[in-house]
Amino acid sequence: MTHSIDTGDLLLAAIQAAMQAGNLLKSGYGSAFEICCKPGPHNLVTVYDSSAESIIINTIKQRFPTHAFLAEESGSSAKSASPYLWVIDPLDGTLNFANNIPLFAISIAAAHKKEIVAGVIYLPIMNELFTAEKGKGAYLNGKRLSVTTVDNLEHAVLCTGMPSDIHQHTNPYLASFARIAKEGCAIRDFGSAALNLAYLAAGRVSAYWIDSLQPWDMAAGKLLVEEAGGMVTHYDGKPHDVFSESNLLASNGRIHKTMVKELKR
Ligand code: 2AM
Ligand code: CA
Repeated sequence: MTHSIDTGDLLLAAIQAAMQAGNLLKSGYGSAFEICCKPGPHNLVTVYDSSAESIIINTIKQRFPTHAFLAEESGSSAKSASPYLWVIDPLDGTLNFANNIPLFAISIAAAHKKEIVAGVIYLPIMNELFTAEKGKGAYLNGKRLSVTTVDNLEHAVLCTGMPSDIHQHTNPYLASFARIAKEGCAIRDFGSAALNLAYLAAGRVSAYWIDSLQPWDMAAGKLLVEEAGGMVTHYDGKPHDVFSESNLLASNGRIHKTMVKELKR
């Protein structure tokens, strides 16, 4: 029988790994480096994505050698019998990083039997460390977070992520964007899913929607939002599964129903 690990120990390992990878990203930010394209012109990767990922995985492995990993650059680790899985995005917002825009994040989540129990989102240039443990709240640099209390779109600041294939075909995203914009809210696109979810948890925006995300983009952010009192679902309002590629609607809860209505296709 495996004994369960205290979520505080998982969180500590995640913080340590995020700070170490953050030092690397700080050293690379603004320097000259090669930028490679994954499929799609705005889907970039740099040596910093893979190096930061190695630092994170090695740091966590030192503490928890038997755990499994799912990470953006290296994918899924070899089959492991462990009920613990680490879900990692070493550099979320690579396009920002490569264009000297300081809005990028390291996202690390620990799952036990597919339930996210600890999460860290670290914005190295902004010196902002967002942390959450299941059932114990969400924090920014040690200060407790809660979502906004805005209950209508007219007074809300929202954020979204534009699909990278927006130029290729008539996209339902544009129609829903127009419907939401017509409600009179302010809309931002900060270019990093993890950062957007952390900002929602911190009460800086009241909702976030995006057509398609991968587990590593959203695992830590979902826990942060929920622990700050917010809600994360699919566009149709159904419970969200972070382990499948899917659309995502996160909000402060109060404007969730309205957003579901606006996103109906
Ligand atoms: P990535 O840079 O690691 O791909 C951009 O809006 C944010 O959403 C980034 O965090 C980006 O992560 C993420 N994202 C993931 N899949 C996406 C997709 N298909 N189109 C646009 N953004 C996506
Ligand atoms: Ca990402």
